[in-house]
Amino acid sequence: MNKLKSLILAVTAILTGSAAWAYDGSCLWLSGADNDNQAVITVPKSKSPTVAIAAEELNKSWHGEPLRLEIKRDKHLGNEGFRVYRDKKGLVLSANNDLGLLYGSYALLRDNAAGKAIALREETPAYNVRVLNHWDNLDGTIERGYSGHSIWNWDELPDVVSPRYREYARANASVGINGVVLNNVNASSKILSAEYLAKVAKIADVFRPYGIKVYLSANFAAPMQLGGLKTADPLEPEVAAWWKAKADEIYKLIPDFGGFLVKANSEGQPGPCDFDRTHAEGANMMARALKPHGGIVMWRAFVYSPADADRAKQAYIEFQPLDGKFDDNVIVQIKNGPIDFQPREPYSPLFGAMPQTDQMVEFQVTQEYLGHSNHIAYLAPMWTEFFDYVSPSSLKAIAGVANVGNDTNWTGHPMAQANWYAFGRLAWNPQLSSEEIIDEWMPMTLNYPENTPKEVTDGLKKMMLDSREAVVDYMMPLGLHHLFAFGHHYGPEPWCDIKGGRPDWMPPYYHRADSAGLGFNRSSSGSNAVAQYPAQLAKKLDDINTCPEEFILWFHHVPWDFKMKSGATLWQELCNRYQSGVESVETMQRQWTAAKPYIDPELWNDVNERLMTQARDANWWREGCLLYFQQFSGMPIPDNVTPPVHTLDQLKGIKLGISNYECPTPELLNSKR
Ligand code: GCW
Repeated sequence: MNKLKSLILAVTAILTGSAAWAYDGSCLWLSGADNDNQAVITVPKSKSPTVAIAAEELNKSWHGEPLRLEIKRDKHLGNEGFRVYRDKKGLVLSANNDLGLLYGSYALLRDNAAGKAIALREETPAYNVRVLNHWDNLDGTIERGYSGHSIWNWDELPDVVSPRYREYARANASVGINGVVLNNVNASSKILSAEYLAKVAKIADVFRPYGIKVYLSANFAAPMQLGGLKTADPLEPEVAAWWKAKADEIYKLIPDFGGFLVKANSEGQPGPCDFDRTHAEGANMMARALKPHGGIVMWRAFVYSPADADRAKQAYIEFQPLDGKFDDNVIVQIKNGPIDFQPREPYSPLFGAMPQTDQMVEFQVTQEYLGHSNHIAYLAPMWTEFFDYVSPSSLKAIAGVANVGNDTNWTGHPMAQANWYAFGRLAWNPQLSSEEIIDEWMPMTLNYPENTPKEVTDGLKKMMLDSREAVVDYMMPLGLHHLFAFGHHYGPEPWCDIKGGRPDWMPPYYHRADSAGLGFNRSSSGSNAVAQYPAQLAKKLDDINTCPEEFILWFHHVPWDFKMKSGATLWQELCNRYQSGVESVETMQRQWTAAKPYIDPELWNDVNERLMTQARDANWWREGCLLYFQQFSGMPIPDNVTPPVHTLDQLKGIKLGISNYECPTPELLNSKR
């Protein structure tokens, strides 16, 4: 809903005397003030604004028994942990400091809102750094942003500080996120200028009471672009001195500044390799500038210079030999999969392959490859699947590429709020299941009445839990990947071939369809990417008969008539999966329809319309991919699969004409069909 509409609704509510609250999605999972609340809250005497926020939140919405907040030394709890227990005088929330009390308050309110009994417990976060990465540009656009423009109003800062910054900080703190990288990894050096740092400092001031540190993406060539130096060579003393002076300047303004995130020598960004230096030499030079202030460098391993014929191997080839060479305040930030945030990827083999180096995972909360803001794709199942392979305890920190923009409801698709929520909850506790998280999020956000029939809420839950697998099935099942339209990555283009473009930006590079079969041979008879995994897993992946079927086309070029576990041939199985993806969306539509009487009409209609788009696009994917691959298999589409109504040429003719900074609108999509 747009801002004007919310305003009209609010005004109408006032004029007609009806309830002033109207759904607009802006509250996220957080409840507003609760007039019936009779809470008795005792808080420690403190001047801390953080304690004041905890008290304010509890006074607003705590429904439980009288509650006492206490600051008490407890070495188990660290800086951010909390304990909930009972003593003779009643229920107590205790922590080492004010921040622990804030996190504990949000946890208690969550129990309340989800209608759960208060669990007596001790909680500490799994990671000290739980950070969102904004890919926001200084001109207000967001790379891969699908919910409007950036929430940072750089033009009006530092004079005008939008109230939304506080709302945003509150939402993050409520799920345990404690760091925000404000700007795109494709970074403009301007963010490090004195003018912009003054603006950044204002945002940091708003975030501080919520326990959130500000970080910045730094352009490696900033000493040249901003400082006028002739080089950015990390071994040149004047370059190191420039970064040191810059760090000193930043910490004067922002004493708790978190540090830098760096995308170097990747997709045209500058980096140490431009000066024949290694990633470690570049990262360490910056880390040493931050070290005296306690800052860190998150150095991304998203690189794919063609050092090998297989892109999936390149990051490992470049980074693994640097193990042990990074300073202790550098963390290597690795995307969950070896290619790029696909609907399903095996984990990146770099994880665990650098035992002497701190590593962190980068998830993508924004749905670049999962239908933007038009499709429901609840991503907790993807992230917990990653943790099934990579032990959370092997990581030092966690990052998620934010899906937040200045739309009233923050995330474009109302259900995409669940991904922001789930990222925060998993960053705090990666042992949580997708189901536990959705059980918390759903009642708090969808606000259905308590007497909503269980089959309806079960249906909604299933809709969310199955949604990512549905996307995998209708976009690229069985380990297929990168079949996306060029640039914006919305619709299917397995045929895409741009003259002069990098081969590894073209789908045929990844699917390798030919008359013999389908899939990228990464086994020992092919690129041997399997050898980058630990021996036992490598063996399993290497054998076409033991490779998990969800990855079979990732690791093998599979003959069209290969017998799959179901007994079907590869071709039939492929057709079945595409069909089943489409049918899953139809099921999701039925589940949403059943919930209509219990959901706010504004919210219901919004999601319903987006589901219609999703259903249509799922079919677009199914038809496009099956008709295209059929040219190679030469086999008929089985009877159980709905026959395509378009021709391949018609589908090839669809060009959305959107940029990498927007979501195709339903109107645009309608006009192309
Ligand atoms: O996924 C790709 C995106 C780019 C992005 C890049 C990265 C910020 O298509 O838009 O750039 O990854 O992660 O650096």
